[in-house]
Amino acid sequence: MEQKMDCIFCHIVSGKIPGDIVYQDEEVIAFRDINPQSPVHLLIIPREHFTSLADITDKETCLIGHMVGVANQLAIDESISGDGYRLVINCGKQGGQLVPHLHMHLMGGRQLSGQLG
Ligand code: DGP
Repeated sequence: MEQKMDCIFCHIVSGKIPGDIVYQDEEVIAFRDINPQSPVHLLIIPREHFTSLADITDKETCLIGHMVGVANQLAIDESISGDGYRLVINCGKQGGQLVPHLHMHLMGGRQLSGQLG
């Protein structure tokens, strides 16, 4: 599984730097965002390094589906499923992506604004 030496999220995957990990399986891990924007703010990431959503091809569409499934289960586990939540993938500079390792934000636990940009 490809990892990148200078990638902070690859280091969380390998255990080299600590993360508050709430879920892991063979394909993905999920951990609490270091700078939470809502009472529940988790990041779901693939173990394999993909720089962004733009790197995803037909080969990996199952991976994205799996990330959504994990996020939905974590929303149940974190008791935010009933009131609602948001899944976000920022892609590239103008998409607001700061960490260049594909990740999905799961946010909830407060009323989120209807604005996306
Ligand atoms: P984005 O803008 O979509 O690339 O969001 C990156 C998120 O990653 C941001 O909400 C803060 C979070 N983050 C950055 N570095 C770390 C870290 O070392 N640990 C954890 N847990 N989260 C991090």
